[in-house]
Amino acid sequence: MEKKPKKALLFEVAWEVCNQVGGIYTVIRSKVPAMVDQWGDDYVCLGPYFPQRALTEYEPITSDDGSGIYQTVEKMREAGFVVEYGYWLITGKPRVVLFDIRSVAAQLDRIKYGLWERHKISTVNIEDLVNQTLGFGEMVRVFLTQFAEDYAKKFEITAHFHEWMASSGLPDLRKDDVRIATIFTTHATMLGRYIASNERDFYTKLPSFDWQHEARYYAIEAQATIERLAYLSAHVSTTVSDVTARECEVFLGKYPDLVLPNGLNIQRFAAVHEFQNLHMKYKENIHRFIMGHFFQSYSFNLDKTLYFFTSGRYEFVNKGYDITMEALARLNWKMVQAKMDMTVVMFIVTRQPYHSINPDVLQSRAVLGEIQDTCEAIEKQLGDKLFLASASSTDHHLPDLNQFVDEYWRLRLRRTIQTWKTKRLPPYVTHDLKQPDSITEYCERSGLKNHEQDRVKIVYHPDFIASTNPLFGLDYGQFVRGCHLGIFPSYYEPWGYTPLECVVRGIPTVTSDLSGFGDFIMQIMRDYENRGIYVINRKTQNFDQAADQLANIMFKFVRMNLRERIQQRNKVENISDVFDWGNLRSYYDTAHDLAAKKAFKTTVN
Ligand code: G6P
Ligand code: 1S3
Repeated sequence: MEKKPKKALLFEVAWEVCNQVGGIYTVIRSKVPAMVDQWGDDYVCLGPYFPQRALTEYEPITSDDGSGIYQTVEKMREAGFVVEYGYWLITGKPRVVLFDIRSVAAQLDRIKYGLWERHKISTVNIEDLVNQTLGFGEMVRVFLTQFAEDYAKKFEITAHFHEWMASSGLPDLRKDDVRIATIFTTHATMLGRYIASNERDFYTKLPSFDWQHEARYYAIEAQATIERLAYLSAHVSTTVSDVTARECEVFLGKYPDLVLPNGLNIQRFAAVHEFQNLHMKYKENIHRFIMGHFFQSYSFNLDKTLYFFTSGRYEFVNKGYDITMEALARLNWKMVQAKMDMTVVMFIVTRQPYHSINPDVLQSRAVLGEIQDTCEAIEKQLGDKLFLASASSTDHHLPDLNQFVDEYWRLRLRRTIQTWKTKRLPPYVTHDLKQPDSITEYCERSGLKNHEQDRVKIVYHPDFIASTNPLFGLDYGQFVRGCHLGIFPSYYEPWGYTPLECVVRGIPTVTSDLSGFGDFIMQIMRDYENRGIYVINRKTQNFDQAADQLANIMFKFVRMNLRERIQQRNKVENISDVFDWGNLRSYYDTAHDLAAKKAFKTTVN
């Protein structure tokens, strides 16, 4: 009798499942709908359990759903582990198993001893976060071992691990021959991230780095070794871009088997003008902020103002903030020289320690609100009186409108405006920083301090943007839509979601050929610049040349007319579909097929 083919079941394991820290959360969360489309109920995510975070993202399954996962979770509970099983409340609503690492805290020494004994992973003097990941890795290992023991006959099981933080149990799974196909994806190498931000000429020196020496030097031996072992143990080793693939070869011991580019869950509007309308709508919110922030000191024409922005983790060199600041200073000079009447406002959005929002910034914004309220009261009074006068008028002349506004309102408006206006320059930081940083130092040094004659103004917002933020009243996605150009000329960026987040909202963007995203675009498209994706050459140009290229791109952008800007937004938004997980999931499918072939030596359809 012919044997029935086994069903395939996929576990996706990450520290950021139900636990947002950075980019990996975006990868998994945005990919879930496409995965559930393909795998249905046979797709399950594994992550750590943090009660506060789970509160909004997790719903437990309380009775046996006959899936086998429930049974395995029960067995772990009987053995004393605290494990949650339920749904991850995001689009696609996948099933999720969450491990409470506190339940293995007492076993940490045994886990560490095992890692040393079996794999020579030294975990002496590691920080608490690494301890937590060891607990998580161990619980994942126990779960998968148990599940495979009970269900490997029924299912062809695949487990896809993201990053070292989820993967300390992976070497053991292979050593113990657990019947599971495994994939490991690194989203950045630990050593790459550390060295790139600390040493000039990272890419030139890359081939000659000795991983062990560097890991010891940066005191990250445990993390780097777990990462390397997990990468080498998996049936299929992958990363997110060709840029990071080169690092893998040096730091992790071999070139990856596959590169899996990152996508998003793209939902495009049926009508093209819809995203253009949104740009207009959210730009109004930004205008309001600009009026509150700048017009107290001096004003400029908002119809001739463009909003540029950069955002991301505070890594001054890695994220290319250094080259961005330099290019802005050059752009300012070019615009002043050309006597342009355009204004560029550059928003720098990142997170740095601060005491509070600058009280002057808040106060100015509040007074602007009062001016608006007063104007609305005058408008109402004027409207009512004009209506009455018009209805009772015997001639056809428009009456003198001034006489309709009470002395009280006229004086109140005058007083408010008078007390509001100041000779102070508009602050270039919106918050009181705990200490100056490289961005403020650059502004001081270069003189980019929002002088009236400057054509480039700086708004450094040292906190991420959320809808609760009193300054913009927008969430990050809305803020992006309201801007004109996103600027991300990174030096170290395995992939980089920020430019992609612009593309899908129809906002032109700058990236670099050292970022995974920029490198990918250059491979799949020829006329990317014409379509609103500008790629700075940081591979072969030095800092000065790259800053010049960026300044020239911005200068060209500033000289575009309205029609050209609208067209470019249409063109860039048109690229979105390329990055839909519905298309990019195929890279993951290939990885899963390959792992299953290697692990089970059968052909998977
Ligand atoms: C969108 C709107 C247009 C508006 C334009 C402003 O395209 O649909 O009505 O004129 O935005 O574009 P701008 O590049 O000047 O912000
Ligand atoms: C990493 O997050 P990061 O910002 O620390 O993973 C992201 C998802 O793959 C990637 O986009 C980013 O470049 C990496 O650096």
